[in-house]
Amino acid sequence: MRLTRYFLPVLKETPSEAQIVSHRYMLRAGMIKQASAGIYSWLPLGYKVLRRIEQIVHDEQIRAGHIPMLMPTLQSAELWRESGRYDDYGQEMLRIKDRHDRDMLYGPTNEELITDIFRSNVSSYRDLPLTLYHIQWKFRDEIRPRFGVMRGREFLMKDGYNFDLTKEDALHAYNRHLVSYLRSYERMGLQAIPMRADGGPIGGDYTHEFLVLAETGESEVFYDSEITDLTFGEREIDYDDHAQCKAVLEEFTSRYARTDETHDEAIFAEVPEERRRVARGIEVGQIFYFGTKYSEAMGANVQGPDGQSVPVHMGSHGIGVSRLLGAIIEASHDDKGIIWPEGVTPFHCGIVNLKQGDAEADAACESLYKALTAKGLEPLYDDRKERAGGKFATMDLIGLPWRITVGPRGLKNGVVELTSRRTGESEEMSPEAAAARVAEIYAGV
Ligand code: 5CA
Repeated sequence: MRLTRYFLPVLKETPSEAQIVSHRYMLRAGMIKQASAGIYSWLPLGYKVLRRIEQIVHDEQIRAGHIPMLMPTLQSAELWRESGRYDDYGQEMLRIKDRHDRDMLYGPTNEELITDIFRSNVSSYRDLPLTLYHIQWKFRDEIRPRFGVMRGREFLMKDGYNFDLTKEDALHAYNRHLVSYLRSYERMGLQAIPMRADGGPIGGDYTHEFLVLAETGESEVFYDSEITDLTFGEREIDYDDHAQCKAVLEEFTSRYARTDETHDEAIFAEVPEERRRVARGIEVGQIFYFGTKYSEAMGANVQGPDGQSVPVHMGSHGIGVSRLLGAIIEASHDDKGIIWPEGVTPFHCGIVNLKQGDAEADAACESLYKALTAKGLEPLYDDRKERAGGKFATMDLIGLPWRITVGPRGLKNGVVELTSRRTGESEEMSPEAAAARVAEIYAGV
């Protein structure tokens, strides 16, 4: 993409309404614009990152054997009356009447709708196990929407639902989700720690939240510092192997790690004092096992192997897709702007032309642009007639992990400069070598 043909409305001023760094940088980098309280338009740069995060979530869910689909944002109140949550959900639910005076709502989550789809189509244990998911906009009329996309009213969520014959199978689905979430967050360059949590309006007493440690996080968390040494890494996993998935769950949840809702001082006191941590975290996902709560209320039964009709065991599993942009920026930035991890960056690298209009520099940038594109990469070429300082400031703000700087002086010696956004280190090399290096970096992502 050439910057002169793109839409990147970067702000010079720091917006006064933004209290935390991710919100400030998302506004300044022209990624989002508030439409009304807690509701945002996703401008091209923000939309690109959102799509990359979504793609990682899709990849990892499909790898785990979960099936993508799409349910609507607007739901009928009927189903929610069946489960009893129409009254329970309270003011967070946005209620709407259609022209026939029928009660509708903008879905805050989808347990009812998916259970209805299940009961209408599945009646035998032979069709189980089954896990369906979608990535769809949700609406929760939060009393205090704040911090930009972090606590929105309209937000994008991946929500998945498992249907199993037995509790044991449903717990395997739970473990599968835990593993797939660990992989997803790591691909986004994040460490998200599973912590024992509270079921809230979704229900169930077996649930973990995934938290990214950050001072600006809304949740208070208590944990054993040893847990921060764990990474899932490159290991192979067979998602059909119950024991293997359970071992990962045990590895990642055996140390003390809880949110304030489930925190227990007495148990926490057993953690050696030097490892006890009290901190804040951003909740980027949550998994639930809630057994037959919805299947019993809504009559989602299957015929078991012995011919008896039994309610299915269920769980639901969410990832805060739009919130993740905020969480990643909170975890990865400096005083100049965002530093995108390679896994989610909107463009693979930037090209800065130090002297736009100089025939040689322009030609070198064009050929570099073509070389990168031919390697399947997407560069952002700053081809504006601006001074170098302004171009660098824009690149630093929008946070592309790699920048190639092209100027007449370097070209005289046949070199351009490749700079890492994270370390600030630069290296001179030929344009061909720079393109090859960037391709090599992304081959492993
Ligand atoms: N049905 C379950 C799981 S599918 C559910 O709704 N879970 S949840 O309430 O925990 O939401 C899942 C994730 O969505 C949360 O972990 C959080 O990352 C994100 N989320 C929740 N509320 C908001 C909000 N107001 N703004 C942005 N993201 C949110």
